Amino acid sequence: MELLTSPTPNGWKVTIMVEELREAGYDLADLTLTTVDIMKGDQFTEAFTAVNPNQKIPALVDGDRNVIESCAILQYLAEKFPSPLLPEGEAKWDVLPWVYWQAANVGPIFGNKLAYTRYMDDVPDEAKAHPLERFGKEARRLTHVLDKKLEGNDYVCGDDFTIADIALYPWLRGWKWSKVDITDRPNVMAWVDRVRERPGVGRGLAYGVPEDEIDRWSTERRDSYRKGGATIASNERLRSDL
Ligand SMILES: N[C@@H](CCC(=O)N[C@@H](CS)C(=O)NCC(=O)O)C(=O)O
Repeated sequence: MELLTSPTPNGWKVTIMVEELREAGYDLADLTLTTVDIMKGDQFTEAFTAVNPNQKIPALVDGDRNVIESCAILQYLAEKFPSPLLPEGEAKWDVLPWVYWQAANVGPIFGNKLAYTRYMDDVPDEAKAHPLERFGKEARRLTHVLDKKLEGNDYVCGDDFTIADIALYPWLRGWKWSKVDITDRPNVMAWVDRVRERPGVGRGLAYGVPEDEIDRWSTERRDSYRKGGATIASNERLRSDL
C-alpha cells in the first residue's frame, strides 16, 4: 500500500490512522508513505492526477484500488484492519455519520475560515468581512454541536477512540491558527488534550514536522505555511478546464 500525503490537517488524519492501527497491533510493514509537495504543486502532476483526479491529498493506492478523500481512506483502512476504531455491524452507524459530519461541515468550514484568516493577505479587508463572519459563526456553531456530543463522553462517539475522533481532531487542534475560539467549549478543550496524549496520535502528528514543533510551529514554519497557504488559496490556482 502507498499513502500519498502531506503534513496538513487532512494529511495528518491518515498518518494518525496508520499509527493508531499500529497501536491496535497491525504492523503495516508493507505501507509506504510518499510526500506530495502541495506547496510546489505536485498534486497537479500527471502521475498524482491518475491516482486522484481531484488533485488533492491524501490518496491511498492499495494494489489496483485507489482510494481518495481522507474520510473514505479512514473507513477503508478501518474496515481492512478491524479494531475498535470502527465497530462492526450496526454499531458502525454510531460512528460513520460523525465522520461524514466532519467531511461535510467541519473540514470545509474550518478550512475556509482558516484561509480567510491567514492566507488571504492580498484580499482587501472589506471583501473578507462577509466570508470571515459567515465561516467564523458557522465554525463556532459546529464547536457547540461537538461540545454537546462530547458531554459525558471521553471521545466523540462514546468511550472508544474511533475514526470520528481522527477525522475531527486535526481541524480542532488548529483552533488558534484558524482563530475559532473553543475556550468556552469545555468538553472540546478537554477532548483536544485527551486525544493529543495518545501515543499513536503523537506519532501521526510528527509526520512532516520536527518533534519540537508538533505543538507549536516556529516563526519560519508559520511563514512557510502562510506563503504556501496563500498560493493554494488564491483564485489563480483554481482551474475549471481540467
Ligand atoms: N475533502 C478532501 C479535502 C482534501 C484537501 O483539501 N487537501 C488539501 C490539503 S489539506 C490539498 O490537497 N490542497 C491542495 C490544493 O487544493 O491544491 C479530503 O478530506 O481528503
